[in-house]
Amino acid sequence: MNDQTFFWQRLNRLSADYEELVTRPNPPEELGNGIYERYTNPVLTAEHAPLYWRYDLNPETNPYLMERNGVNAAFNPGAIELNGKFYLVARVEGMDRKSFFAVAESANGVDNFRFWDFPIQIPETDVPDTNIYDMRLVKHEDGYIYGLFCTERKDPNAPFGDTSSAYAQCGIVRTTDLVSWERLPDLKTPSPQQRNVVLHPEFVDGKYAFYTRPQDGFIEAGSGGGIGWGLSDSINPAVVDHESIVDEKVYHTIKEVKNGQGPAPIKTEHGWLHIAHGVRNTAAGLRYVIYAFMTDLKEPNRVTHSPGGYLIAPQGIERIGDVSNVVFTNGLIARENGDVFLYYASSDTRCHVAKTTVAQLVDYVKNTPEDGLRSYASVATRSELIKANLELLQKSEYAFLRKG
Ligand code: M1P
Repeated sequence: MNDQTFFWQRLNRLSADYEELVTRPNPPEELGNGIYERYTNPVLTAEHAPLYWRYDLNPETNPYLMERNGVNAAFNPGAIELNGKFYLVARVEGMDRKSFFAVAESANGVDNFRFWDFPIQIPETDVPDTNIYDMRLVKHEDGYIYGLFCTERKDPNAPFGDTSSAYAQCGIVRTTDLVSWERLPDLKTPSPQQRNVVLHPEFVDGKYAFYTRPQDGFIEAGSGGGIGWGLSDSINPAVVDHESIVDEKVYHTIKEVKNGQGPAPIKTEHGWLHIAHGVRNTAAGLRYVIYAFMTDLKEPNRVTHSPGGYLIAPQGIERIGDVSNVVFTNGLIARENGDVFLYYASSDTRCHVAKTTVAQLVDYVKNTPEDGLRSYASVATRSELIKANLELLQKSEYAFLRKG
């Protein structure tokens, strides 16, 4: 077998495997928890990156068909529906650790996602970004689709020899078609660093409204307090002079160490429905889960309902990856018919979808007990439920559930 035969055979195999991956059906899990349905397979992975992103496909220059430009992960996608199609703007991370954004498209939102030919070339500001990630896509009432993302640069105040201290801020781009992207100046806020910033889809008091996440350092939210809120007269440039806290981090809860707004909230007749992430510490490191809450329709920065605990926690394969024990969301699609496709990533490695409806999420946030903040209160809440259920079990229609 000469080298070229090897090359073509290998390309054939790689191509067949790729096609199988990107066309495989993705059935929902059976039963679920009544709040949402997970799906069997991740919707997007590193292996979904087209072969022509990863390999030089010329047998003259790459006779061994080496994967020299591999992709390490595809995660934390922003999401949007346009003309009936589902689009993810994923955080794709190359083997060189640089993240970039790329659009993947699907007709049904749960499988057959394919990346567009080229990743997005996000224009830089005068201060080039070292790394960009976690885009929140928002159709704003001003007519643009905005993409807010984290721009990370080396900390200019890092002492000599410190090659890891970083500095995070909110970058802003806008588009109308996901093809052409205009870069605007980075958001300015009073906080030393920012991550997980999200644009509210409507004007509030005639101003652009931002969910922020003030933080003292690159990793630590520190005195930042929680999910913040601020208004700006303009988007170009966007300047928030004052931040207040909407949803604070709280001792011994799922958001004890830090939290952050997920995608932009969904407008419902009951209030703004928010999906967020909460972080606690463990002996095995940080644990990221997804939770929900609701704010007032007229005052989107005032929490009205706050179910205790998490909505989604990492399970099975989701628990393992580059940063294990993490689920994180920054993209959802709420359709006209009330369906909600919640895209989340696991362990900074791959993307999944959980499907639900606005009605289910509203029921969940309004009727799930709040966190009582003490074991005693948790037992009291659970005991009330048990007592009511045991009474129900006496009824004839529950006879099949009785023991013995
Ligand atoms: O590694 C877990 C997540 O960590 C960061 O989120 P946060 O700012 O809340 O700690 C982000 O870098 C996110 O991309 C990542 O998934």
